[in-house]
Amino acid sequence: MNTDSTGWNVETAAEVLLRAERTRTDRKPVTEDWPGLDVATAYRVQDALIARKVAAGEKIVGVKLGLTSQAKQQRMGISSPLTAWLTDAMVLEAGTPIPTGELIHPRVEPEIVFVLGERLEGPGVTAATAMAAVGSVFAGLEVIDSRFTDFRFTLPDVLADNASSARFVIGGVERSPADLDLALEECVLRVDGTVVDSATGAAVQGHPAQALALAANALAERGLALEAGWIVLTGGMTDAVPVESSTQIAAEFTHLGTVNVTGA
Ligand code: OOG
Ligand code: MG
Repeated sequence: MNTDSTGWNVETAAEVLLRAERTRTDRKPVTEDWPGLDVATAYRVQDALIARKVAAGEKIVGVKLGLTSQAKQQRMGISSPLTAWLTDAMVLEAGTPIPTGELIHPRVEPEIVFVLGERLEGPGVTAATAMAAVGSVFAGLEVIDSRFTDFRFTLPDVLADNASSARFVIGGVERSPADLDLALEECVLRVDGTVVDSATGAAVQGHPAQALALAANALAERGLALEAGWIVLTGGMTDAVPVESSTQIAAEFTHLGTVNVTGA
């Protein structure tokens, strides 16, 4: 294990971030302690962190994309899309309240979700070949919960932190990809009944299939592929909204139904 003069390495960073998650304690960006943390090393931290979760019994159920829309990129001040891991422990069944007491400072964002019918392996995946691997499309809400104070981080920090992942909910309406124009699929986001934002699928890299292709090609650079049956969250369409106990959030999609969550 390479440890530089700061004393940090991939395993210590993974351990520190997992402890922050477990103890619900936010911290300063890892790059302030470990300026040498670059993007490639940060993905290794992410992998090490997930390996620890898998060793503790969690199962990988898919991947998420992050920072695929301008709304998200501008809010977080980072313009590169990224990938991170989803595990079964992050699944929030529809109707289950968001356990805000188990989280640091959760925010919720609406996403278009794919479930893969076939394995998808880059490089060279296009939006069209990506879409051909999609089995079904759902609406979703992702609950993000950065382990960094005030969601303030650089790209290597957020990568190491598994892209702020915490929970996600998948809507009850399943659609075939052929039945929808996902660039035009709209989501209206309500907080406590008031519309706070809206966006179409075009906000996500022009089309969510473009985001899926991006994930397949990016994973291929690390020798990885997307497996059949995996869930893919294609990235927040709008800015995320904070959730506190009793906050009611509804994402109303044109054809993918409405996803409701309430803070507990
Ligand atoms: C990073 C995670 C971004 C998305 O959908 O863009 C993300 C963050 O905003 O904390 O999940
Ligand atoms: Mg997200």
